[in-house]
Amino acid sequence: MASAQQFEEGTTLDRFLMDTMREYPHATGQFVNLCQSMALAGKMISARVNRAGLAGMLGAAGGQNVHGEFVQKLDLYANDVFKASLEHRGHTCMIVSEEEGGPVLVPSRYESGDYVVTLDPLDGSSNIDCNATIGSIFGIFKRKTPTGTPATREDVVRPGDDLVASGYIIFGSGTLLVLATEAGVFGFTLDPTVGEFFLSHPALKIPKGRIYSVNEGYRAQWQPGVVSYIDGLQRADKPWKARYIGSLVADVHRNILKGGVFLYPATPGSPQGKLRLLYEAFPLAFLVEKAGGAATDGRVRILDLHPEDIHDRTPLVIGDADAVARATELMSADPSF
Ligand code: P6P
Repeated sequence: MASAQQFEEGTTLDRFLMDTMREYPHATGQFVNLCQSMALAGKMISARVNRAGLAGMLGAAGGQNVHGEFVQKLDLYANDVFKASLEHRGHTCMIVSEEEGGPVLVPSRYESGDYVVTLDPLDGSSNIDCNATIGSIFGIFKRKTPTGTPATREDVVRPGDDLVASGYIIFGSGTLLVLATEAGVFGFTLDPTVGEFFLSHPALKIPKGRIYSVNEGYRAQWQPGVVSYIDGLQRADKPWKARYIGSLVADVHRNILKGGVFLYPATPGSPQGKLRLLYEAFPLAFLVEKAGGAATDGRVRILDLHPEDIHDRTPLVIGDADAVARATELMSADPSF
């Protein structure tokens, strides 16, 4: 893939993708097309998020998703937008979404493509009403089963190391699409005045940092390793800063730019943690590793995990490699976990 320094200011996402594709003589254009679908969905969701208060889109939709979680209206909208943006352009064969009970095959009226997309259409949606930053998370697998046949579980219930790309779209003070491929991590900022994403963060690399991000309200339920890790940060000669937005994409994005660590550990009430493996932890772990960081479940590397089910949960420790290594060392020493 093209090196980031080849791209000057004003490079659009489309130009970045087309220039990069030229380095892959066997590329069919499906991947580029898929990324453009993601960008379209991002633009549509951004416009709606920014007007949610006016468009009657705040609050819950009244329903619950397959996990019994109250679904915010924008969750449903985002899920529909991603499906509509992905299913008719011949690059995707199946979608797994937090908002769908099972995998969604591309309708037979459309050409089925080579890619499987895993999605959290709008993570952090409980923050929507208080105008906090939220985001969409996606992972991209190349299908294993033959093109033209119906995709199966085999194409998506697989280790995170099988990912070929991942990313997130963060809806905050601006809208930023961050894309990770084998070549690195690149950020594109939406200019809403022209409706284009422009390269704004070439070759993102996570620095060593001193920020920890965890919900300390659960401290009484933490395993001993987490307690000793956080105590160590607070008692350090130069104590670490605590930052917790309560929106996974926002907390992880901040740590990618500034370094540090985000933790969502298991608790006795949630022995597998809260976050989803296939469409939250895998995509973010792939991206953070491509940015030079690390991600574990407190014991093993996230991308080495094998899901049993598309909605599996996992504890998550993600951030700069040194911080993740230290947290994992203490957490994995716990006999009780
Ligand atoms: P808690 C938002 O609901 C979310 O799924 C993630 O975005 C976020 O990191 C986490 O849950 C926050 O959970 O238990 O700290 O409120």
